[in-house]
Amino acid sequence: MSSSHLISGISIATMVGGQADYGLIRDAAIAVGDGCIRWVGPLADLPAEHAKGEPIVFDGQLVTPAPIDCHTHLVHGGNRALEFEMRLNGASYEQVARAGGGIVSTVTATRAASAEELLASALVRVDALIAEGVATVEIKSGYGLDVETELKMLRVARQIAKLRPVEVKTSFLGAHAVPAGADADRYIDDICLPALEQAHAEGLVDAVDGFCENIAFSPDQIERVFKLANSLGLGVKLHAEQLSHLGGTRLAARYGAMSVDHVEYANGEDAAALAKSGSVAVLLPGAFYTLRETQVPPVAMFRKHGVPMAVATDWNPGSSPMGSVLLAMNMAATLFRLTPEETLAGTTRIAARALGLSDRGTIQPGQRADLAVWDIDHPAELAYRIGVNPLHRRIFAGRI
Ligand code: DI6
Ligand code: FE
Repeated sequence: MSSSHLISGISIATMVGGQADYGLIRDAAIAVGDGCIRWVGPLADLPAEHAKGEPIVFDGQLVTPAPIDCHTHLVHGGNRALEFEMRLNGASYEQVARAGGGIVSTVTATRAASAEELLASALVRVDALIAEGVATVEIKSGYGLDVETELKMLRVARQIAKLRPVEVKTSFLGAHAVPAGADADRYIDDICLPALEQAHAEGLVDAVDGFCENIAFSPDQIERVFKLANSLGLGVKLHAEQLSHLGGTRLAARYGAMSVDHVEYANGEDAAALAKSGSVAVLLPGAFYTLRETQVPPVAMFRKHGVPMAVATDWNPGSSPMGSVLLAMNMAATLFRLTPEETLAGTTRIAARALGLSDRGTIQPGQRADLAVWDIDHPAELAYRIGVNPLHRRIFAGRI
């Protein structure tokens, strides 16, 4: 099989920053060689030197950068469908908790699952994302809350990239929840920090995350985790301002976070801090929807300050059992009023930035040839439909 291709019969949404109207090119061509994009433009302008690849002719489809899901918890044991059902049958939060529900039940199920079982269930989820064209996915730990299980989750996440044509970026999320009956400070010092050191020593960690919330960890506790991340040379990100305003966003900005995620309760000062630190605000409409939140993230404020906005699934068994990037885009448009162009940038160029990746997320020479070919005419169609997947073909690292 040739490693160089000339793709034509397409329109392209390049999603290059600063280009108007999605960077849309009609009657376009993309030259691909050795897994990278070599040339992009109108077919009529194709230079002879790029015309030699094996021709791949489509039938008028639209090509975008392959989607990137930059915030997921897709390695986990069990599910919480029965808890969902109990709630809808009128059970109170306490009744659900007494029946062993909530995040604790996922921790119990994740500890009990073998690595093979965790891998098998995670592959089903990854396959659902790949079916929508996703080429890069971020996966967090955080349902172990003990050293052994946090490492088990991260090893499984690494395994996925060996078994499927997808790139995986891992985030250590030991500071996700306080284990039942434990003291939060002691948990951070005695379990979370040693787990991070061990996971890093095994090469399992690409970034460090935390959950800064009244029901999880305070800014001071998170800062202890960030300090260790810093000393290990790892970038940080944070679940912040999801349910209340605790100041996690400003803490994360001080540490030059790659991203700050959820941010429904962020204010103007937070937006200014994010703009200054260059951190991405990752919007997670699946959790907003599932929790029936009413506080919408301050999108207009983010725009005003020039804070880049990404969109992700937050796929987890509790607050966002959502296996669709396309649905996340639709919800970000309908619930948060992002424009369709912002939703597409948020799952391509800006999602790449949230993961610290500069080699993907746009269609231009030098980028990885991770492409999604869609049976649509205009890129606004991706965010517009609800529960419709128009993927025609996915191209991963130039493999056609
Ligand atoms: N924010 C959330 O919404 C979830 N975790 C987080 O950091 C909740 C996860 C769960 O309920 O399992
Ligand atoms: Fe999350």
